[in-house]
Amino acid sequence: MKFKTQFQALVATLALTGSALYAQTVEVKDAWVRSTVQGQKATGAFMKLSAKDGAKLVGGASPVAGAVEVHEMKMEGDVMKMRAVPALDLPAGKTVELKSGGYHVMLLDLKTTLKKDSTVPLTLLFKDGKGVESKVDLQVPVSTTAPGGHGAGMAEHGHGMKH
Ligand SMILES: [Cu+2]
Repeated sequence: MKFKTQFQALVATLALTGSALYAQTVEVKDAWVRSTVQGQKATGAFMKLSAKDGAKLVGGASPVAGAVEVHEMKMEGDVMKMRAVPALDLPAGKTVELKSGGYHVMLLDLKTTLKKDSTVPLTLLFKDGKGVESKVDLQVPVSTTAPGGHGAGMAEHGHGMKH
């Protein structure tokens, strides 16, 4: 499995430098998995996908999860609901963002707690326009919030303080 090791090392390097990964025809960017607390059985993985010639995300696999599904989150009335979808369409040349409150990759039946700052191996399965399957192997960082987002808002701290 020498090739695989080298490939994963390459993915890790690319992830660190924030560069894009080109594998087959689907590019995966800014992937992250939401950390879990002990006993939590499911979590979401988020990323940006773009397929030069169009493709579909049809599923995935991870050694830390019993099942990996493509999910959609939607408001039904005033209730946020999520459900598994058989495929997520990636139109040619468009970036599709999997994010909180929208599409995501769901990791179910978690076998371990996913700690912040660790990484999770995740394989994504795609189908191109002709139905040909391809896989992308990732090492996805675990985080509490989207990396690079306007997250913490630390600068706002103290505004409410009264002396
Ligand atoms: Cu879900």
